[in-house]
Amino acid sequence: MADKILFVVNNVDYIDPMGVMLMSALAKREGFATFLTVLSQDDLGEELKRIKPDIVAHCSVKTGEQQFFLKANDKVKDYSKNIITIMGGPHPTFNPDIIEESDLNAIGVGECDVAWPKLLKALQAGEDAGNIPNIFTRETWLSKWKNETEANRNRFRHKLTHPLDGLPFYDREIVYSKTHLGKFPMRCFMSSWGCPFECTYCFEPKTNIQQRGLGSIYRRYSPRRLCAELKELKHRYPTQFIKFYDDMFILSRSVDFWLAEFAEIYPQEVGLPFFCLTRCNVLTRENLTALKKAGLHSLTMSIESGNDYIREKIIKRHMTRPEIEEAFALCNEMGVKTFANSILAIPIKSEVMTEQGKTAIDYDFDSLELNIKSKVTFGEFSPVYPYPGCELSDYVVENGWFDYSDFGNLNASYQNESPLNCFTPLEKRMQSNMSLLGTVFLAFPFLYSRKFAEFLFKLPLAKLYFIFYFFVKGYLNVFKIYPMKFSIVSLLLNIRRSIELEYKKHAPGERLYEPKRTMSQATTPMLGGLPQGGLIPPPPKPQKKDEPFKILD
Ligand code: B12
Ligand code: SF4
Repeated sequence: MADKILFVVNNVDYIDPMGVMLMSALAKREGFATFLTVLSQDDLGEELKRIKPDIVAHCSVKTGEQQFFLKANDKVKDYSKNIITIMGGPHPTFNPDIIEESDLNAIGVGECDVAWPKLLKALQAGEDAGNIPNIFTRETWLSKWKNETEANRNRFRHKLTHPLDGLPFYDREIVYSKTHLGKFPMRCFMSSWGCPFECTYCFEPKTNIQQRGLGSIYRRYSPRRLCAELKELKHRYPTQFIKFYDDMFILSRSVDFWLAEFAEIYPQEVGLPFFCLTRCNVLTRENLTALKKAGLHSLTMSIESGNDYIREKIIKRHMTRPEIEEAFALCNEMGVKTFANSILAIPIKSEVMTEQGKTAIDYDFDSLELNIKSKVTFGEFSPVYPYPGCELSDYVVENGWFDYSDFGNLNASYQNESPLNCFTPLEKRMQSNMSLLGTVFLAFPFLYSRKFAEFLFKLPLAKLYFIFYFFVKGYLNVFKIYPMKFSIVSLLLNIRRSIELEYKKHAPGERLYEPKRTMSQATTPMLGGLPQGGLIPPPPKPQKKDEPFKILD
């Protein structure tokens, strides 16, 4: 009888890992005991011995970190072949053939909040799990789904019609009891799932294609249900600030029914300052006033590029420069602090650059200068990372600036040196330095002039710039964007943790978390290249009659 699940996540920084919190709550509702291992802090081998799980669930696996989970899976299978291992999250969703790269028993694709409890029930009853939509077992993948068209595979999913209100409250204890987040007073939640826009560097457009015909692209909790969960959370754990991590917290330029109700209920039931995300061309005086009334403290509206050609044609943000400037002006007028991301090092064809009379680095300066002009409170600047499956990746590959076979070697953090081959070493250095000093110039705009910035960006002083960046970022985060009070001890501990994390994200040559598998092990045939290490699925193991689980191959 299966009753113990060990969840595996790669790392826990300052954002609640909501996937594992939800999956654990769903599993507990089915009567399972749940445990957590964080690969970057725990010894998986010791945890396996101590917990003796029946099921290991690799959670919310993102592209760039899949190698760590595959290694962890090997370790689990070395410990015991009888443990059922399952992986879910964006990476297996967009690259389901990952099941062939290791000894995984199954993967979950897309939103699995309906499939996961069904899978657990099937495992508990010793029934066949091969017919549960959103789940590919090793057996069904190899015998059927592998050879099906992507469209047919996408049809093998649950409808997206069930209300999110029916989901259990996140099991936060599983994370808070064993990580620093228990004492960290910012708590995350997603009030909605989905986004209808088509930005070419993002996975949402691909998600929308995969989920076509299954239900609404955008679904959300009712304000009452949402506030009930946050109220309980506030009573159980020290909480000063709520971070809504929805891709799009507001979608309508007017005050729709949801926002009106939220603005009414949230201050009464929760009453904490919050942060959320939206887009410049969605923000209006009307909806910002309602958000302010509810308790909005800070807002993310990413600029991504200050160059009209890149923004419209290459990354398809579909918003104008005046819309961007007006949205930030509105926030500044109404006292809402702002955060914006900008993507540097987006390559442009040489004939277009000649026609526009620009060099590669000019486009990045356009972005920095639009941020400064818009008086963004806190801006981050990072080189574009071509993630497999996004339209922008096809563009860089088609133009020969990146090779599909290099995908497996991308750093798990995009805040690092550009991985593209179309920039000179000096341009790469300037981009990396801009990713550090851009934040500093934005905080102290009177220091900025194009000539001075260009001079600084050319110098090999990344380590020094990192120090400036780190302290400015820390100051802006703690005092402007997420204002929270810390004891001296916890402040010092958080500073130490952030230095480690930020340095790994930015320093060239550094790796977030740990070294990756070598390219010969990272086989990614779905990405267009041929399998490099020979993709041989693990040999089938005969299933013994008395073995309880049917999804073993
Ligand atoms: C919060 C968030 C983060 C947090 C992560 C917190 C955490 N540890 O989970 C932070 C800010 C750290 C982050 C970082 C990054 N993120 Co992010 N992030 C998100 C965001 C906005 C929400 C994720 C979330 O919690 N969703 C809610 C939970 C409930 O959903 P979920 O985890 O996906 O789980 C569901 C399914 O995936 C599935 N499932 C998940 N686990 C399991 C396990 C099993 C066994 C089963 C059966 C099913 C299953 O069922 C769940 C319920 O439906 C998403 C956008 C989005 N809309 O999802 C992007 C997103 C996940 N991030 C993305 C990216 C690219 C990144 C970065 C790689 C960016 C970068 N290059 O640095 C980094 C990765 C850093 C790293 N290596 O960890 C992409 C991932 C695309 C991909 N192919 O992997 C997304 C989809 C954004 C996008 N639209 O492009 N991110
Ligand atoms: S608006 Fe944000 S979440 Fe939506 S497609 Fe664009 S980048 Fe992705």
